[in-house]
Amino acid sequence: MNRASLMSKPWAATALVCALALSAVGPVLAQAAETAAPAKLANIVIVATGGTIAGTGATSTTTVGYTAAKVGVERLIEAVPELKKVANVRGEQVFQVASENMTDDLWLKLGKRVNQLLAQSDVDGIVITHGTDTLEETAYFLDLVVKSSKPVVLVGAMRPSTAISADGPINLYNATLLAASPAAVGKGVLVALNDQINAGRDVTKVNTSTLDTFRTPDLGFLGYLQDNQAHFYRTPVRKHTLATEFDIVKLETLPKVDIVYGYANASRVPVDALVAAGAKGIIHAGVGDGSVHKNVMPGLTDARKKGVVVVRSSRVGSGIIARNGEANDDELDLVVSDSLNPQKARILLMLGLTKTNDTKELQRMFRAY
Ligand code: DAS
Repeated sequence: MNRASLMSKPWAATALVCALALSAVGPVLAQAAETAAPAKLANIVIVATGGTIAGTGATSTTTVGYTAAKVGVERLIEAVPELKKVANVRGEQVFQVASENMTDDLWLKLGKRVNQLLAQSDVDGIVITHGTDTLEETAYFLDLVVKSSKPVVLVGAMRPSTAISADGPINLYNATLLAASPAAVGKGVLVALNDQINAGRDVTKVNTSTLDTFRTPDLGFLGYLQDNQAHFYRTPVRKHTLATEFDIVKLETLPKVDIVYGYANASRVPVDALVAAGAKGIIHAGVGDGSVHKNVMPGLTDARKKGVVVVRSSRVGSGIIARNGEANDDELDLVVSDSLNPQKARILLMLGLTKTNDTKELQRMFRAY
């Protein structure tokens, strides 16, 4: 069809005019796109606390038996120059510990500092480098006390920084990418290792030494870190961060809550010892659906009579503890941990006890968080 016949048909004339216009402005738009200011990078603070990600081994093949918590935050950042492509990063060393040595005091220090940083308008998100041993606990503690919707991402490593194929650098890059992602806003505290995004409430360490050790039993992780992007497929539904009722601003200590492990032929001795040592709460890591050995139950009921709050959890690692299932919780005035494992139930009970001793109120909290 030549131009004359094109012009004789209105629709064709319009199409022709548009094509001519585009051919004229196309190069101008392309030039504008190239010279347009690059998208503003998010300001991410990398808060370092220690762990294997900051560990060093005697040789490049030392992947167990190394020393954790040796390398400072500035060196961690220097080791990953690619961080500058995804965020404006700066580092802060809050403390330097192997995370098996984590304490309530360190949690309060970290939580208060994180909230201070998130309140600053020049901070868009936070990455926390941490040992893997108690990473799941710190993640849940922060999930309950952070007062911001800005992303907070915990990251660790299963191999020390000196090892061949150390996983720390790529984990740190991915965690920073995630913390800088608008999709991570409002998702609660997240955990990023091994290219996977997990929720702070549900994630747990399931293997002593492999790279894929962080899992969320039954429920699965929230998404992937792949191709320099965060890909979310699910979002947490339990209350977290801005929706929580807990506030640590004025707290200098946390109530003493301990865990008693259940097993065949167990006795009440550990329960009695913890009560004598001043425990305000006891988490029982029962067998199966939170079942308590007949030798142990009298210890728990005596503890309850002395005002100690008792929570039935399970050593099993997944599933819901049924209230009034394996014990008459109503009659014995016990609390059940819902789907929280013992180490996470301990954190919620500690924070709950800063608000109330009422077991009905505490049970509400275990249904909500
Ligand atoms: N000791 C371990 C810790 O600091 C090392 C690690 O896995 O990060 O948690």
